[in-house]
Amino acid sequence: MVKQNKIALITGATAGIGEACAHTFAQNGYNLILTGRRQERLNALKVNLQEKYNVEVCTLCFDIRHKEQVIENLNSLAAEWQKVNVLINNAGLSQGLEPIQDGDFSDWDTMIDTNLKGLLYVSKIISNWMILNKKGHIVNLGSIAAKEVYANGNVYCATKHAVDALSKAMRIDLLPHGIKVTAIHPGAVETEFSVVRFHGDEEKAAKVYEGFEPLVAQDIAETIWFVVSRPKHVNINDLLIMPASQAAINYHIKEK
Ligand code: NDP
Ligand code: 8X3
Repeated sequence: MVKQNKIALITGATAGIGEACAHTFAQNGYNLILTGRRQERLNALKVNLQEKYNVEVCTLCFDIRHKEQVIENLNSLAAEWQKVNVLINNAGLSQGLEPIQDGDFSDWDTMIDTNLKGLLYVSKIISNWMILNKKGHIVNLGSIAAKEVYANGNVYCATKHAVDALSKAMRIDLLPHGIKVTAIHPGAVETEFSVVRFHGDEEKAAKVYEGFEPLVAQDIAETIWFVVSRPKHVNINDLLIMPASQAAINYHIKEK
């Protein structure tokens, strides 16, 4: 039985920004539905959050790229868990950093299927639940890569530009149903993002953040909490948040 707390569903809660959001929302009394592919991490996070914040946590382990898994897992939730107030479409990744002519088909499929199609599958199901409840707030993780492009970032940037477009479109379609839609666009955040991009090469990943101070996942979690906790009549449509040392996607001030 779910306590009377509000419910947030966070995709990709096993690391980085999603995990930080889980802590921030639990701290603020939300019950949580957390998703990801790594079961052990979901289990550990559930125990930790329940003990620390006395909230209820439900975990769903599935691959967001697979439509059938998304449908089956979300529909397995009991009716009281389907009253989702906040959906954070966070699961996402980049794979590879190559000029277009050298791009890897499998990397491209992974990014398009995760960042775009996965977000769509989850959004369709949850927005229908929100429509029944006549309220809700959907937060989509875009990126500075949704606004600008950079050398070799081609397909990742394209998926995030698409998330930007979808966020605008969802805002229009869901407005009559009282559902808010916000897109959050971070610059460089040090998470597992670059390790994933470089297929596990931690040394190469660390170099991305060398010489400047990147954002941390908690910066984004606090920003999302701010957005979601505005009064009923306010919506923040679109928010770009950058490290103070990063003025544009490819322009960082390196520390001397
Ligand atoms: P992390 O790699 O630290 O976390 C990504 C999360 O997404 C993990 O929990 C992972 O879980 C989940 N995920 C990835 N693929 C799948 C899948 N196929 N099915 C289900 N879950 C999946 O990265 P970040 O926290 O940095 O990234 C979160 C979001 O923020 C992404 O959308 C990213 O594009 C965006 N972003 C990140 C920035 C950065 O600089 N870090 C900047 C701007 C935007 P698991 O592996 O367990 O499935
Ligand atoms: C992640 C930020 O600059 O690596 O979305 O594309 S960047």
